[in-house]
Amino acid sequence: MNFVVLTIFPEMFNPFWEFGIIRRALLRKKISALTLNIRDFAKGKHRITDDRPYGGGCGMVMKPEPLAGAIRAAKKKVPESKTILLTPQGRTFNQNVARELASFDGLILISGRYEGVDERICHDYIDYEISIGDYVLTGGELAAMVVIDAVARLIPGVLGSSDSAEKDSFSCGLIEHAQFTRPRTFEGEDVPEVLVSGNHGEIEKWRFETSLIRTFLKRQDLLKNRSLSSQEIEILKKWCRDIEKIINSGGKRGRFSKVSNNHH
Ligand code: 4FV
Repeated sequence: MNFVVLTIFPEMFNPFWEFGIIRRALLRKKISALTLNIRDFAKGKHRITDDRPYGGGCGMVMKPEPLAGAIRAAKKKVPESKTILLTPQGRTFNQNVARELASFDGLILISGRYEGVDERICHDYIDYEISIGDYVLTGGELAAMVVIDAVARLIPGVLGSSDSAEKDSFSCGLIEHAQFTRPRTFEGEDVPEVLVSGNHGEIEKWRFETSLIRTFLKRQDLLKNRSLSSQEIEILKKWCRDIEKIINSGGKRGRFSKVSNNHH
């Protein structure tokens, strides 16, 4: 996967390439990365990349010519690539979109500044408009980093063998189960017994159930537009029965007896 970032602040990406899994993936040539300064494609002595909006109004707009020049140059370097404009008007980024983008050979990420880019660039040069969330940033650079980070870790060989993207949160539309590591007891709280039992069948079952309950408690929106597996339906029905029992017994015994109480 080849990443090309178009920005007027290429230095912002220097630290991004130099740490963690992204750095390792670059060193292992699992991904390649390049930044192009949009200003290098601006004409005139002052190489301006922005101008006042037609029709008046506050702020400045990024001029189309430098952007078009930079996109053409990037396309020369990574012909088989998709162009992505990071903008609040875009499709909301999530793990499904990350998986889709990871299927391409290359991504050219355009980081806007000011009030945004001249709309004519969107018409003729942009394959995807992507938003990382319903809020307004001062520039698209951070959004480009978010997209690169989430897509890069889905590229085969980027994540070590031990940590696979398959088991990620959202990989099956649920949020991940709780994670624990040493010490076995921390400030009086023990790690759930099942996790030190060595019984991998029980551990997988526990992880699946806690992943489902966490999604139920924290992100019910994820459950709403999701087709439930028979196993999930069975577990949810068991909880309903548990809850019924508690209601019927006037709540004396306390919640979720079977499922240990530190899965929140
Ligand atoms: C943004 C977002 C975002 C808008 C104007 C940059 C700013 C400025 N990009 N997801 N939310 N971009 O706020 O991707 O050009």
